[in-house]
Amino acid sequence: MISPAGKPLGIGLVGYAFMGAAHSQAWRSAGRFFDLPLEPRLAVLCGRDETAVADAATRMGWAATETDWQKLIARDDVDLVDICTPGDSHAEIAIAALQAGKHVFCEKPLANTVAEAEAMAAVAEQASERGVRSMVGFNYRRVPALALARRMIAAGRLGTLRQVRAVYLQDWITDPQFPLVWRLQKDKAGSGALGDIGSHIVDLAQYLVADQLTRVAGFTETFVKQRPVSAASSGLSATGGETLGDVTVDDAALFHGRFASGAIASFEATRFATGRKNAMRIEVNGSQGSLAFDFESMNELSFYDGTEDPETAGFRRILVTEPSHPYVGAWWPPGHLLGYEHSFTHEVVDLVNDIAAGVDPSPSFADGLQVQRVLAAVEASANADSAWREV
Ligand code: SOE
Repeated sequence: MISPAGKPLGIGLVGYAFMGAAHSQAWRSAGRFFDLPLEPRLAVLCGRDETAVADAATRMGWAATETDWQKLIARDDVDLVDICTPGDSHAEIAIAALQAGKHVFCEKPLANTVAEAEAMAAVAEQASERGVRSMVGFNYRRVPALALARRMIAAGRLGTLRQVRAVYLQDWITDPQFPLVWRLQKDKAGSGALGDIGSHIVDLAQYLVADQLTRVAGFTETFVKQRPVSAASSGLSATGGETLGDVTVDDAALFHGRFASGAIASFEATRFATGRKNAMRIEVNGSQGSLAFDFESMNELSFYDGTEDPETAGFRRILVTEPSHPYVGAWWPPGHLLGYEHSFTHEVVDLVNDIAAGVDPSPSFADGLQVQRVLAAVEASANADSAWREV
């Protein structure tokens, strides 16, 4: 429901692949389930291929298209620029949009390098003083079970926090014949499993325990070092009739870290966990209890309450579908489950509310920069001796 007083908020989305589709769905449905103070309008979809972007706009409900993101930023019907492009263009688009007075929602990881993320965070801070808001898209924060986990931890249900254990397992490139897509090229993606999915579990761990990692150590591995490319270009070698290009990012990253509080954490991000499609799991252990989450059962949270009588204590399943649970009241009756796409809807709901309220949304670009610093410290450790690096 849009509040009757709701002024329109024109959205301009850059990119229309996987994340573009997820964000389109979110902008389309947010005001239909949540009471919003502003009315998101799917104004302009932007992509370089004129025909493809026109098709996508029709399919996903956008009113107009552009093939140049600079033109999208300049349009009067665009109040917010949503960036769903590969990481190599995040900084340029976000900075230009913020400087033009447009709010920005940028997919994760915030940037490909710490330097880019620093520039983005600095411009975002200046923009905020002019009432221009920005947010980075770590969508898993808005899975109701994980938002509930944060609430329970903040309420002290786990006691003193001691350990976080997080893994993000995928297997979409285990076949060596899988092509050299942009996610496998450092100049486009910044890093591999580390930045793409490792960034999610770093952000989530810090969000859940409301603390920051101060030091990390780890190593990375690239199992398949060359992959087929569709067209020959410089720097590529031809073997047995097949043109191969270098994989310039990690396939897997294993690291551990220490929080400011002294609590410790372990992380594994891999695209080589054969059979694991999108298995993101996180567990937090405290002096009085534990919480565990598995994205494959994303409507559930496992809770061990160590204050219970040991005779009957044990992990119990909380079905996170009660109207009192975060975000759930706007959807279906108890027991009717939510999915991946709802996390994106919840992101834009919070973003729109914060824009209307004149407050900075979270995670901010500064939060995105801090995650980038953690990733860079892991890379520095992995590229040398795997020893501790300060964040
Ligand atoms: C690909 O690994 C990917 O789409 C990530 O980029 C997303 O952030 C994650 O949610 C699912 O996997």
